[in-house]
Amino acid sequence: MKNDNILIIGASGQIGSELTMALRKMYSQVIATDLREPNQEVMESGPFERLDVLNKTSLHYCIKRNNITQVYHLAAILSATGEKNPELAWRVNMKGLRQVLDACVELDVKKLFWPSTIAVFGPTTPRQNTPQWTVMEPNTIYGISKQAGERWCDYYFQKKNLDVRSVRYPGLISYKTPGGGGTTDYAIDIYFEAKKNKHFTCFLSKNTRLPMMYMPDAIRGTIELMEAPAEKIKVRSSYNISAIDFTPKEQAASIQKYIPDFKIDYAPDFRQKIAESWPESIDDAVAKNDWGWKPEFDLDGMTKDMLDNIGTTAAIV
Ligand code: NAD
Ligand code: AKB
Repeated sequence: MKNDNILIIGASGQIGSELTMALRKMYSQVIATDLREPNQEVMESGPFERLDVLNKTSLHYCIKRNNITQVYHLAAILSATGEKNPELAWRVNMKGLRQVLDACVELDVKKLFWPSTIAVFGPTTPRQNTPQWTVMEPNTIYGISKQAGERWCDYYFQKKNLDVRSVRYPGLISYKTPGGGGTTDYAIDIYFEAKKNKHFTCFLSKNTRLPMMYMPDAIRGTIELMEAPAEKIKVRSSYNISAIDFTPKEQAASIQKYIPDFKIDYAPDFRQKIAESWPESIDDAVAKNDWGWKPEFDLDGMTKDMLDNIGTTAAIV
């Protein structure tokens, strides 16, 4: 077991619940925190504290009392929820990050992980094989806050020597914890509905292609980035990482290989416009070259694993 003391902020969410468990296998002290209670597995496997990242006093107290040396700051308001409440999204995503960056510098935290997203790109970005460095004009409040966040991270690395590391996750798919209010959440819900009702109504249209990733790849990649020697991490804003891209129609066809009578129909809503402003596929050559990023799951491998595992945990949609 490694000895660093790790703080996870936003540990009850889709990523946090799985990242906490993965880090608890490696580190002796992993403190899970969130506004809300985590699932049973996280609750019973180590310490949990209720923490609002917007409360500076509580944040500093938590870091000091637990002698925290690494922070994973995951708390955020995602794209679809953010469009319904832009003020909240800006406050949590921007003020939350600033408070964490400052706390890390003031309290001598050694390393910070903060995730960005493909939502930092916008309608003027090249959509196929989107490069690491390109035009970025996001038009959701989520994307705007994450793009500004990337600049803050780079600034704290350059000016304050903070070892901050980040990836731009694509849409993440998992079965343990429901999606957190994102545009890519349809790609999670589809598996639960396929298994339960053999039918799904998709809120994106059938040919909407988006970059996606299965959670085991995302968790492994995150930990590999954080464990890599500092000199290998050349990008301190955020790295493009990529695994698979598909449309709802292609995902439905993958499910039909395992559930032949599965049916899908389409009722696009406000999330369609958000999806259309994002890349269809991502070029992650820089992450591959710098720290060895490599995905493992393809679409059919993920579909099989999702369908095999749904129903074996307490996850609900
Ligand atoms: P999620 O919504 O499932 O989890 C976020 C957690 O943050 C929730 O448990 C919520 O209770 C908590 N939270 C919200 N406000 C808080 C506050 N003020 N103080 C403390 N906790 C608070 O989100 P997720 O999918 O787990 O995403 C985690 C991070 O990864 C986010 O920064 C998100 O932008 C990023 N990301 C996620 C995806 C994805 O597909 N899941 C893709 C790209 C980037
Ligand atoms: C969302 O859809 O908002 C997230 C993301 C891609 O950042 N899943």
